[in-house]
Amino acid sequence: MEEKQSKFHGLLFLFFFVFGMIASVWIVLRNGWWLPELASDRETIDRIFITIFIIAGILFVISELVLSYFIFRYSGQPGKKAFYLPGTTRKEILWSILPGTLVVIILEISAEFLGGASLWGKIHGEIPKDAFLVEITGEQFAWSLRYPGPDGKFGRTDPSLISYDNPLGIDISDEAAKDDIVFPAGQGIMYLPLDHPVVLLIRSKDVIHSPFLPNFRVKQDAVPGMTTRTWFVPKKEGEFELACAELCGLGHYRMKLPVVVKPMEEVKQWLSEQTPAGDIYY
Ligand SMILES: [Cu+2]
Repeated sequence: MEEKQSKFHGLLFLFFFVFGMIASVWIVLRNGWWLPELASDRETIDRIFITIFIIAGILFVISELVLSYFIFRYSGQPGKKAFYLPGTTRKEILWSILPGTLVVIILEISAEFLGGASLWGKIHGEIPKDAFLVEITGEQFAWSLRYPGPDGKFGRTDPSLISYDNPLGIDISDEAAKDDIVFPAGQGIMYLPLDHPVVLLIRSKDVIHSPFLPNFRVKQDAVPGMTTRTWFVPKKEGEFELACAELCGLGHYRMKLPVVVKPMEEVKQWLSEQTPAGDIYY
């Protein structure tokens, strides 16, 4: 009776593994759960993502099948008793080195052959001189935005100047600050120019946040006390969304920001219609 039950459980395991895999693939395909359409110059990210996804997917299917087969094949049988297998250092080393090597190989392939290293170098290297600048500041639980205005320079800020009326602590005595355009937390729209390098300068007022632009394959942490940076080129006109990718508290889900990509002239036109900091802060 017990052996029969054991066999039955083994069979159930096999069934649920196979059925579970087919069902998950079906649900994902049916709902179209996949990366949103690429809207920037970061096609390298997709290439690496898909390659790793395929390699990991194949390994996952193989290991699930082997595991479920073993559970079924070696389920309880009359006259057979489970025995204790002590660990051996040799085997431990072997099954640490094997997956370790595989990870290094995948890393090398991604970096050298799929463009990972050159994308990293590009993002962290020199910024194009005529880049379009946007400063984004996270706080619990919204984003503030700042554009440098016609002079292309951000004015000085000082945490001691932060107040309800001056949410970013703009020092208006600084010439470069007067034409800055500020959108207080939750009131801004991120306008970006099409086919033009965009630099995001990223700051935080409290905890770690992370501006995430899924359509542009851009994600960079906002770290309190420093300005982090990333840059990319928007390649598609339209409306997108920025979300916070770092669980930063109860209102984390609310940290969304509309993003609009338009040709440069329209972005400039829109910016010229906004009120500069010099007219608001004194
Ligand atoms: Cu956040």
